[in-house]
Amino acid sequence: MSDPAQFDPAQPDPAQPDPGDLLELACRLAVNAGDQIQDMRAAVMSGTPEAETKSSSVDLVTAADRAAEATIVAGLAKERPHDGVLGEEGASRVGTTGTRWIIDPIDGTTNYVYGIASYSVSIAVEHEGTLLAGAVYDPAGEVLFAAARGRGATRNGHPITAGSRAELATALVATGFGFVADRRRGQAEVLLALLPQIRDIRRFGSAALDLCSVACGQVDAYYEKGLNYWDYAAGRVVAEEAGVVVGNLRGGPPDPGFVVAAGPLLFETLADALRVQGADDKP
Ligand code: LIP
Repeated sequence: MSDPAQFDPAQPDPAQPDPGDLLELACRLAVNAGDQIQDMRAAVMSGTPEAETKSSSVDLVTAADRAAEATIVAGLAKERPHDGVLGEEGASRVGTTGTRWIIDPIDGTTNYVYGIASYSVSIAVEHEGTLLAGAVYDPAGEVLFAAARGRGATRNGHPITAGSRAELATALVATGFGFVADRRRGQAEVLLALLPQIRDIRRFGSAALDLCSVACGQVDAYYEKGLNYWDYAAGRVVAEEAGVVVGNLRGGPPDPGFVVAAGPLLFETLADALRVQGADDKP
């Protein structure tokens, strides 16, 4: 499942920065970028920001995505100039400290373009490949999810914990869909088989917020195939620190192939139901 065991809060690596200090910076940068994208959204008088496309005609990117990533990168250059950076919109810097920041400046860009209040700024930070902290900020709802390894997870400063549901039949499950038709067809086939087995499905449109929703019990589980690392990195830390099991369908940590997140009593039941459908073998 997840690999938080790599990080031992009782015996941190002396060369490793303090997860709490990293989290403080991640939160500050996420809220600042969130305010920036909200201002840019409000300035779009026509109600729909201009958007370009990336991997397909429905994979959108806006000037706000790019501006927010640039703002976050500038903040990191000022405060942590020797760290590495990986951003969805192209930011890429090899650092010298072993610490790397993973940025999704707007997770849920489609919702942002359409004015649907379900998008977030997601900033995670890892040291030597182990995630240490994550901040996910929902600027429309002014909700900040935050977590540092070994120190729990919070929603607007209040501790959060995963739900304790065990039965799939009463589980509210979130998911998401890719941008390419063949993948969406396979994802729909899995959903067709799963939906009669669960309470209901929710599709919020931001993987980072989906993972945080599991962390605070707003849904019982989440799964998605084909995410990018920047989509789930910060939400994974929040979820795991809230007691959520986060993994793939092959007994390992989450990866772009597949992300599953659920409370400890539900995880394997959901994973089995997805494996039966060959959910991570489809296009
Ligand atoms: C989005 C993810 C979401 C997925 C969308 C898209 P983006 O990220 O957060 O879970 O279903 O297809 O990938 O592209 O808005 O940063």
